[in-house]
Amino acid sequence: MKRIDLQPGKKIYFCSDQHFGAPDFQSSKKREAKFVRWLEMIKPDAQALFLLGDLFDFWHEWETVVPRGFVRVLGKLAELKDSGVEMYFFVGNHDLWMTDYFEKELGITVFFEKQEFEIGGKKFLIAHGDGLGPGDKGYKRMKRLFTNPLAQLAFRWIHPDISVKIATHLSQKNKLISGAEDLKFLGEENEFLILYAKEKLKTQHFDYFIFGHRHLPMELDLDGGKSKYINLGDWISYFTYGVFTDKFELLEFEND
Ligand SMILES: [Mn+2]
Repeated sequence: MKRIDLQPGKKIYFCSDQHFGAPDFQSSKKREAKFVRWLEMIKPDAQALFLLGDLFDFWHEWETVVPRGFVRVLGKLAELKDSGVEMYFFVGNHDLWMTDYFEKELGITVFFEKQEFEIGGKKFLIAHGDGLGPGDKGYKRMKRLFTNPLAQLAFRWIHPDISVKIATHLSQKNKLISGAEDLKFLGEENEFLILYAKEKLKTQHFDYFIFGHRHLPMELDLDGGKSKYINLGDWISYFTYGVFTDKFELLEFEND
């Protein structure tokens, strides 16, 4: 388990699901500017920043090339990292084709699986959230294809001007990927990430489960209040983020 000891006056920040590039570059620009303002705001007191995935609506790295766009957010992340903020990125289902660009270029640690952290003495289970818990069989099948080395190799060999267009189209049109069909709370018994957390608690204690993916900001007490399920929401409709000092808070940026 990775351990972060909180420095006095510092905070740990969490956010997820910016989907920059969607629905198109032009309209995504405003959201990107807002996110950059948020990064500026947290810079002075951020000890660590956890980016929980789907930062981009579609991202793919070739050996020598990355997609156009996103320069302001990438530049601001670089600035925070260079000023000493620890950064962790959990790939989401929209940007799971990362390789080592974030690590090499930005110095951001990239995780491809859920991780356990001990932060300020509390136990955290952190993940993007896709593919966890029961059900979602169609998506799980698709994820196996997306992460299949042969399929990935085939995709890399299509010219990017074509493959990125196809992928961008699918990313927005395919409900299995976009997950846009169920933005309502389905109830504690039907939310697969809540079910996953409850199942996990049967064998191991966590103070916090932090997920993205669901695009639905939520704080829910589990295990009679000894544990908490957090969903970070998104930066499309909610502009929510998490901040941890001695307790966890889910806040909305520029809420006015
Ligand atoms: Mn998402």
